[in-house]
Amino acid sequence: MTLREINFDGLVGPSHNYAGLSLGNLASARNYGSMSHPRAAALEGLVKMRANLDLGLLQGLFVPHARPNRAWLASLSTTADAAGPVLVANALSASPMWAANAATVSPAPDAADGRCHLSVANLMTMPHRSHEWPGTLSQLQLAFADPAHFVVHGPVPPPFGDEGAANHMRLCEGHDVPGVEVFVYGVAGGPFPARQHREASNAVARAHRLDPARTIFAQQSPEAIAAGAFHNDVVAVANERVLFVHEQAFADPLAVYDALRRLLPEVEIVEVPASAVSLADAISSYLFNAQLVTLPEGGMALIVPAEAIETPPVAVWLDGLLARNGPIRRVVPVDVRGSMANGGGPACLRLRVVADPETIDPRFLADHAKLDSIAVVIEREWPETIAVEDLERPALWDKLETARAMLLRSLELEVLI
Ligand code: SUG
Repeated sequence: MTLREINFDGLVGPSHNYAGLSLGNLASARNYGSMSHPRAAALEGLVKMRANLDLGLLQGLFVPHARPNRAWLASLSTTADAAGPVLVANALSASPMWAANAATVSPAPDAADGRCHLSVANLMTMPHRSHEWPGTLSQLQLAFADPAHFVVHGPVPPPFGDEGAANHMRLCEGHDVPGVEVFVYGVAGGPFPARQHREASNAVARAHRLDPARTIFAQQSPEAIAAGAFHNDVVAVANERVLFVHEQAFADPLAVYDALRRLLPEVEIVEVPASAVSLADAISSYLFNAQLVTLPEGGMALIVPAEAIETPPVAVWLDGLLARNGPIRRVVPVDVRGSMANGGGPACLRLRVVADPETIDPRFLADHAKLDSIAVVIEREWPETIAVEDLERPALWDKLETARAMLLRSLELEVLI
């Protein structure tokens, strides 16, 4: 059995819009009321997946959820016609595209039972994200249905907020050997919510049967949350033995680095000092919301949003990084501007799973031919634009439901309709 890393990207749903729903996410607030371009944003996502396939990486996908979420509105004893603009906007968000928040994943080598564990995130802090988990859970249960290899867990119960892999990192010598898992939580008290609660991280680590001696719980720095890093993956990313991190990511960075060096002596910590890239530039450019991947030919690539190389201090720092000839050998910019305008960079759009691809439902795995057929549906069915005022129009709801049904049919995933 060959364990490989597979990046599952959330397809950008037809309801993608800018309703400014995420307090503490500066891009979402800044773009509130802008016209969105769901079709173009979804096609950008496909181009990113194709670029990853071309790098020789394995690619998976998750499909958009039913929008408006009529079941959620019914649970609030209302309907899309009667709910009013605020609830309707919350019921229409395309936020499941940010698959890094779908679940926390612990690969089989880390778990006492030798199976890969996935815990769906409850996303309870933000109303528009709090109703994602049932739709995500159905997909995880289908994609990772083989009980010999996977355990899919339900959400941690409220009031403990869990935002999934965006607050979790794994460091290891190689994907197929036991690693060190790092859970990053926030503490309430700042201007913005701390979405990941320590109690939730503890519960996930227990459910995944991790070795407590190889598990680190690290507090995110309150300055990072206050500056707009609503998830840890906005200020840090890890891959195999490399941690790429901003100096101000953790409340006590030296304690985190010491623990990592003790548990994984070969760890390489690439820390970006605030004097080179300020927290503000790191967050507006999304430098750290990069996919740090191991290339089949060896060495690592950092897949960054185009905004990173357009931010002068970040571009200078990245040039220096490549010149140093360290573990990161390539910087690959991708254009995901539609998602970025809602605070979702390349790393937000993907969930990493380490597994044997043969053990996964092939309907959730992507190749160029499948992306071609998805592109046809998107070109034909996804709205070209959505204004915030459109969100209350029944004609839009019908169009969104048809578009999703067409996609699910083309992927033979009607069971999710
Ligand atoms: O939860 N944006 C998402 C972005 C998630 C990014 N994910 C990671 N960092 N892993 C969020 O804030 C914007 C929705 C709106 O305003 O309509 C939104 O939900």
